[in-house]
Amino acid sequence: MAEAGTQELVSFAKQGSVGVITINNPPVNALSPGVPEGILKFVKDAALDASIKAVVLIGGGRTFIAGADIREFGKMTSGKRERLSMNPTLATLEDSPKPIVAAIHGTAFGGGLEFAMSCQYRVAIASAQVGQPEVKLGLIPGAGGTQRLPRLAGVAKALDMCVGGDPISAKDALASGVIDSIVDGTSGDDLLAGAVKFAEALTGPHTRTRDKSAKLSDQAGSAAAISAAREALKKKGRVLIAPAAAIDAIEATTRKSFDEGLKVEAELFQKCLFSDQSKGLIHAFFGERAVSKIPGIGKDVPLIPIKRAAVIGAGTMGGGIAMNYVNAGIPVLIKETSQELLDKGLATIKKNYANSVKKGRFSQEEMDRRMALITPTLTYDGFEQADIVAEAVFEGMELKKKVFAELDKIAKPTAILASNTSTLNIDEIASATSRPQQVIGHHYFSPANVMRLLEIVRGKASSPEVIATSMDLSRKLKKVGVLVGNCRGFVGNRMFGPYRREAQFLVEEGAAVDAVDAALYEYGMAMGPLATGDLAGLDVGWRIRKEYKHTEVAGVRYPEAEDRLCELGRYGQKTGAGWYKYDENRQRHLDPEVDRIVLEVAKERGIPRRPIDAREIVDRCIYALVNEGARILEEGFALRAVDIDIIYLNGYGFPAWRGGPMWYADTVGLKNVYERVGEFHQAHGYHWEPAPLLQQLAKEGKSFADWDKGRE
Ligand code: 3H9
Repeated sequence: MAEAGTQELVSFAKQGSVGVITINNPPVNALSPGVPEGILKFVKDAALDASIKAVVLIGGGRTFIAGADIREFGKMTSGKRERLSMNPTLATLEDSPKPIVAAIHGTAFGGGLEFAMSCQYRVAIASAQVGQPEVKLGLIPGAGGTQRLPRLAGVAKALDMCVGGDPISAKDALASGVIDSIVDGTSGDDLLAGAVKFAEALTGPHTRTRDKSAKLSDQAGSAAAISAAREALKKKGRVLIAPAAAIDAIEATTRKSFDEGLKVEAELFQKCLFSDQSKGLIHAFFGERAVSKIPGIGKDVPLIPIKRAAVIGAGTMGGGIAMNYVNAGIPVLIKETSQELLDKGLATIKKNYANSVKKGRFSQEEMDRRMALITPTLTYDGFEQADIVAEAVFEGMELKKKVFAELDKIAKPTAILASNTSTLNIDEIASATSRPQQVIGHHYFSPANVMRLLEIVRGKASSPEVIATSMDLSRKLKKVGVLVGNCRGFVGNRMFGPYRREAQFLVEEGAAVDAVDAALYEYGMAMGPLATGDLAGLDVGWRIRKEYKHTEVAGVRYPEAEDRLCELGRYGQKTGAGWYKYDENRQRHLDPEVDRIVLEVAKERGIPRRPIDAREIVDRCIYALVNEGARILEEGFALRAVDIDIIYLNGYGFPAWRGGPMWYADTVGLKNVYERVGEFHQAHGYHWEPAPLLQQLAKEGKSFADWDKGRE
C-alpha cells in the first residue's frame, strides 16, 4: 500500500445535505499514512460547510477499513517511522458538530472499528463483519477500542471480542449495540443509499461514545467477566502478552475515566507492539499470504476448473480429503477395495459430520446435503469425469505406481492426479503414467479435514496449470497451500526427522521422557515430540526407517530406543503404550518399562548418561529443525524461509507467536545459532554438521529474512 496523496486515498462528494467521505485504499482500505489525515481534513471541511447537515464515512471497493496498515508496525519498531497516536484524530471525529455515520460493508476491523466507534452512528449491510482482531497480531486495540467498545457493547462482549479476536456478524453487532442499524441490500451502492437516508433523518443532539458512561464500574457483571477472562487465560497455561494486556486495558474502563483509560491502553499497546510475540505473529500474517506467490507462475496461468473430484482410499486420510472437497461444495467419488472398508470409511465421515451437528457448527440438513455429495464406489466408474483424483492408498511405492498406471488409463487428459504421499518420490510415481505433467503431490496432515496445512509437492514435470490450480484449490478447501520440492519427506517431515531424532537421543543420554516433552511444551509447541510420536503412531516412522535402512551411514548414531518400543508392539496411543503408557481415557503416564529399555540401549551403545537441562533440550530439538531447514532452503526444496515457517505453524504445532523455526532463529541471531550448532557438532558429530547456508548467513551477519528478500 503505497503512500499517495490525500486526494487519491480519500475523496469527498455531496449528496444533497449529506457529505460523503470515501476511502480509496485498495485492497482493504487500511489506515496507511494519508488515510486518517484525509478523513480528518474532510470532517473539518464539512463542519465549516453550512450546506452539510451530516456526514457518511464509507469505504470504496469491497470493504470498510480493515484496520491499521500492518506493514507500518515494522517501520515503527525499527525506528524508521514515528508512531503517531490516532486518538486526537478520533477525538475530532467524535467532537464533530455534524453527526458522522460510519457505513460498513466487508470488514470493519481493528483501527477500522475504532474509527467507526468514534463516529456518532454506525450502519452496516447484513454481510458485514466487525471485530478487534489485534490480539491475533500480538497487539491490543491501540486507538481507543478497549475504551469505546465496552461503553457500546458492555465489558463482557468487549472482552470476548478483544481477547478472542474473532469477528462478529452485523446481526450480532446490532444486538450488542456496536452498530445502530442494518441497511437493506447487499452492495456498496445499497449501503451508501441506506447510510445517506439514515443520515438525512438524523435530528437532535448526538451522544459521543466516550461520554456514554464516565466509568463502567456500575455495569452489572463486569468484575465477574474480567476475572472469568483471566481464569480462562490461566487455564490455557501459556504466557501470551496481548490477551492479558487486552483484559487489563478493558478493566481500566471500570476504574478510570475515558482519558485515563486511553493512557493505560496506549502504554499496553506500546508494550505489545515492541514484543517479539507481535513481531512473530505479524511475520506469520504476511507469511501466510506470501506463500501463495510462486515465482514464474503468475495470474495469467489458466486454472483447471475443479467441478468434480475422486479419492482413492477411504481410510483416515482418504476420508478426510473427501470431506475437504465436500465442504467446499465439490462432489466426490470415494473408492475402496472392499465393501467393508468402504462402509467403515463412510461411517467415519458420517460420525465426524454428526459431531459437527451436535456441536452446533451446522444443521442436520447441511450434513445431509454434504453426505449426498459423496458417492462411494468399488470401481473406477465415473472417474473419467473427475477434474482431480486424490490418491490416498497405503504408503508404498509399488502400490502407488500401480494405482497411477490405472488412473492413466481412465482419467481425462486434463485431470490433476494428486498423490497424498508423505515421503515417496513424486517423479517416480509420475513415471507410472504417460502424463507426468498432470501429477503432483497433495500432502495433507492428519486429521486431513482439520489441519490447515497442505504441502503441494512439485514434481519435475508438474505443469504450471497443475501447480496454479493446486494453490488455488488449497484456498477453496480453506487450507494453507505451500509449494515444496520433491525431496525425501518434502519440507515438513524432512525437518521433523532430525527434531524427533534429537528428542530420542536426549532421552538415551539421560533426559526423562516427560522432561523432554515438558521443555518443548514450555517453549510453545502444541505437544512435546515424544507425545506427538505416540499420537501419530511410532510404527509410521519405524516402517520408513526400515525402508531406508540401506541409506544409513555406518558408525553413525541411530535412535535405537524407539525401534525397540516398536518391536514390543508399543506403537503409541493406538496400542495403549509407546513412550508413555495410556489409560482408558488416553491419559498418559510414565512407564518404568521405557526407562529400562532406554538404559539398556545406553549401556549397549556406550552412551554416557548425564543430567540435561531444559535449555539444552530446546536448543537441540529446535536447532535441529533450523539446521535442516537451512539445507532445504539452499537446495531449493522450499521457495523461501517463510514457507518453512508457515509449514511449521500450520502442520506441526509450532507456536505462531514465535513466527516459525526460521524466524525464531533470526530472532536469536544466526551467529548465535551457528555457534550453538557448532558446539553440538563438537559434542555429537555427524548429525550436527552445520548447514552451509547457516554458516554463510551467520558469517555475513545476515538473517533468513535477508535471504528471502534476496529472492523477491
Ligand atoms: C490495528 O488495526 C491496530 C489498531 O488498533 C491501532 C492503530 C490504529 N494492513 O487477507 P487478504 C493485505 S491492527 C496491510 O489476502 P482477504 C494482505 O497482506 C490491524 N495490509 O484478503 C494482502 O496483501 P497481498 C487489525 C493488509 O479478502 C491483501 O491485503 N486488522 C491488511 O482474504 C489482501 O488480504 C487486521 O488484523 C492490513 N491491515 O481478507 C485485519 N489487511 O495481496 C487483517 C490485509 O499483497 N486482515 N492486507 O498479499 C485480514 O484479516 C484480512 O486481510 C481481511 C481480508 C479479512 C481484511
